[in-house]
Amino acid sequence: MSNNSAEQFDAVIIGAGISGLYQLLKLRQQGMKVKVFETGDGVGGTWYWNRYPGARFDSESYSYAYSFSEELLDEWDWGEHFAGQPETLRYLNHVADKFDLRKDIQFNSKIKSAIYNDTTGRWLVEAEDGSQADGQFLITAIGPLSAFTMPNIPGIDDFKGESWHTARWPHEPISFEGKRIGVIGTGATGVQTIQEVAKTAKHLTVFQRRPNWCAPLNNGKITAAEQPDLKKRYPEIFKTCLETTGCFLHAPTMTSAHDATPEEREALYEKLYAERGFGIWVGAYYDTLMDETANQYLTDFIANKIRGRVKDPETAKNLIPVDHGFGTRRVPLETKYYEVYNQDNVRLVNVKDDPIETITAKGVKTIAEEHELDMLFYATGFDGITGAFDRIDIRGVNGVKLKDKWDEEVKTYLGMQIVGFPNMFTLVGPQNTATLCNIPRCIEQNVEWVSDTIQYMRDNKLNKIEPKDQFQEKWTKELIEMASMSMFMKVPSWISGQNSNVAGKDKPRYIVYMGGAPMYREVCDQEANSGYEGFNLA
Ligand code: NA7
Repeated sequence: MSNNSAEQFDAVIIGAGISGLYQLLKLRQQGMKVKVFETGDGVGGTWYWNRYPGARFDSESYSYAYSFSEELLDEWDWGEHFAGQPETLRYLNHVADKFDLRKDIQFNSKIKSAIYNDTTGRWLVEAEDGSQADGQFLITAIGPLSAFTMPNIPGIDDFKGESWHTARWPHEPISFEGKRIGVIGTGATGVQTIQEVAKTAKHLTVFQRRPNWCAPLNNGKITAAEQPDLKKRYPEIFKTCLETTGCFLHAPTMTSAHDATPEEREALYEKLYAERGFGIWVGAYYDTLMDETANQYLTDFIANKIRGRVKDPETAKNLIPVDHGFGTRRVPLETKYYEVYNQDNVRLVNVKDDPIETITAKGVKTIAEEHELDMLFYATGFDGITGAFDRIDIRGVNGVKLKDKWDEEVKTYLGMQIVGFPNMFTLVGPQNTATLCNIPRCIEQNVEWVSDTIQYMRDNKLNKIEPKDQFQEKWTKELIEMASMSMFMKVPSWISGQNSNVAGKDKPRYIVYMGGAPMYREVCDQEANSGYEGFNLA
């Protein structure tokens, strides 16, 4: 029953990225009528939008793939240990084709509002083009890093050359040959972009506000001979991922950095630095991200590596972070990134010392000089985790706006639901472990938990679910206590909920669950096994 003319669905999902696609498949398999709205003209979410040069996984391809279908695992051959964006987008299109997902997805449909009707207990979802859908359940699959942010620098529209944010990169190939290029931002995206653009640009100017600690990706092709063995190992690969804190293939070394001799520490760090992927970040001594001194050992090691790889000592100094230890912000993984700064066509501008005043018609004007450019790329990041929610007018019981609530303080239960927003589930949302995870591994958990919860409701003829206030309070309080001990909260980044380009987001916000995926999974399972004691079901 509804009092609008929109077509009725059991569930409306916003977003056709990795989480939205799997959620659609699961609910469809449960016999539900589902509609997905997607802003882009294709599936893939993050991998649809982030087409910038050099975009690729930092998780091993075979640990990142969906694990739910053996047939899918068997038939897909990853080409590289860390797949590039084109390969990943091909994979997600293959998934959409294989499971015939597109027929329930409405593309080119950016959602402007999702309004709960107190009388009918249903959600009315409306796109910018006026198309609507009415659903019993609303499931947001809108991505933690999808709301990109331009820098708060005056003059952006004045630039006469070509310019893009990396998350809105054009679909056609772009040549850098003969071009003077500028990149603002040196996070994971900036690093991948810079190392690629530097290969062919006539000149590249990197505008760096704060350096990040980067470490080698150590990527490589997966040979045809390796494929069968890799496929045989899938059960073991996914088992390892389930056991580690962030669902990566790398587990911490379970001894303290303090118990090792300097030689032993050096040997472990060297080994991890030479290994593929995030081992250097999450595979070092267990206290590396908890204890300042333990952290300093690894920080010093990485600083020495940078000094050894960058020829000019002044440039090396500028590339070494001084305001945070290794691993306390997201570690960009790189391929010859530091060597880029040994090239004659590359210049590093430290905009902490020489701030950008304005973007001009010709390029970027810092206090000291004007840098003339033909192209300017903004790798300036995202309004993380809550940003995509803020951009939709989401209203719950009594018309209360989610943005207003979260502007005061972000509170959720399990990072899955919010008091006052019945029947709305937030995949990879705030205070969920999935944002700090090898994301598809946590997405699968999120989607399966939501699907099981909905199935439980259907089996028990229940039609409304909403967290109990005291459970939401307890979850948020414990999450804050846990995060307060973490070194991540001491440094500004999207993980600590900060973005200097967004008003009101210049202070730490507790939007990430830091207890790790195994503990999170356990809490979610306990909740289900208890008959959802933290929720009001009606
Ligand atoms: P990040 O990691 O948020 O990086 C954004 C970068 O842009 C970072 O270096 C910022 O410097 C810089 N930035 C932002 N605003 C400005 C202004 N106004 N002036 C100069 N520099 C600025 O985003 P990414 O896209 O690289 O990575 C996001 C995630 O995607 C990443 O963690 C992976 O999980 C994948 P700052 O450090 O704030 O001084």
